[in-house]
Amino acid sequence: MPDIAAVKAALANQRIETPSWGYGNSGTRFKVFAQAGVPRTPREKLDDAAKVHEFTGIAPKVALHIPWDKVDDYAALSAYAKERGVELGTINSNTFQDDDYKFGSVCHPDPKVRRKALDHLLDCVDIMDATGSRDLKIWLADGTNYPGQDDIVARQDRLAESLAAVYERLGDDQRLLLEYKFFEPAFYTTDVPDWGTSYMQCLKLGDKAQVVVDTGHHAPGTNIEFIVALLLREKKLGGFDFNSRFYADDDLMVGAADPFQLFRILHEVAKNGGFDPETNVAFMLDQCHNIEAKIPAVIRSVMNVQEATAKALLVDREALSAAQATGDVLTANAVIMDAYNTDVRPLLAEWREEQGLAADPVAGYAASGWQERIVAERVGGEQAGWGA
Ligand code: LRH
Ligand code: MN
Ligand code: MN
Repeated sequence: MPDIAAVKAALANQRIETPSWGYGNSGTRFKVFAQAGVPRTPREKLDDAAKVHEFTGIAPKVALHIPWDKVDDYAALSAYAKERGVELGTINSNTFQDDDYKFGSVCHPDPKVRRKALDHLLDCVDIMDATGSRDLKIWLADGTNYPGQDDIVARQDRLAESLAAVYERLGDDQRLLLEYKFFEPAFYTTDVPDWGTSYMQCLKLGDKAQVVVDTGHHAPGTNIEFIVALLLREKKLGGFDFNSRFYADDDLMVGAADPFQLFRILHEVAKNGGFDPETNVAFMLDQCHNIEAKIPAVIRSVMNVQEATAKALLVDREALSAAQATGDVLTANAVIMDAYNTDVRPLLAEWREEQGLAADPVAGYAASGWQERIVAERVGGEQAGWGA
């Protein structure tokens, strides 16, 4: 059986990055339900993210989305984050909310539009220099809706050209993370629809280009843990965008729809060295909290990843290898299921108390008075939202 002290030490090394947009208002294309106390500025988003870190102890980084988190002085924003006990993390580019991008951004047939999109990506690298961020995460809404609308291969060539220009601009310690999604907003072809396309593009670019697996971006039934295992084997897994899906890109709380899948993914991460700090896998949330309270939902999400991680770390890998080597299918499967079926909540409560944290982060947050304070104080001004 794995040593509990080693499991606790591994848990202490875990870091989960939270998304600035998870703290703002969001919704579906039908309706955004505004909530009282929601941040109005990037600084207020950081204030909320700092609370998530305060009660979980493992969420010290906050991902920004540009231009949703546009400010005049990113170095000052970074200093503000540090004062609050957190740091700015991944910079997410946005080439999908401008009329010019109707037919795509870096894959657009018009070189002027491609140049505009590339300039935005390069601006994002400037921001990374100011914030000290390591990763630029690129997700493209590029694609086509109708057969014949554009040339599939020409679009890949345009993509490669722009990504090469961004790659060229990266500093030694910076990375380009290319996220894929199988459809939406484009419905016929998507230019980066799957891990294979992202991997192909990243392979040509070089070691500083890696693939991002957003858990909500696959067709139903896709074996995500297989993709994760292969990318780790090739040293091409840059990070995760964690969330949960019932139907498509639902952006629900990670581990809500299918905690077993999350465990299976994290077992592959644990088994293949993905928790080793030198592997540099970024564990990020990419979620929106449309109908539930936002800060407790982010706390719950961090806890869901932590619980699945603890279970993955509890897999008796020696017993698993022995069963695999002898073709003992039932024992091998039982080893996996034993770990998954372990209630790790008491272990995690104990671990938190050892770290000086509240045993129950959700209850700790509820008792802190922060929610009442932001509801009382954040009046006037415009609430931040998904897209603003
Ligand atoms: C696209 C996506 C991508 C964006 C985020 C807001 O669906 O997953 O990561 O940056 O949502
Ligand atoms: Mn994503
Ligand atoms: Mn998404």
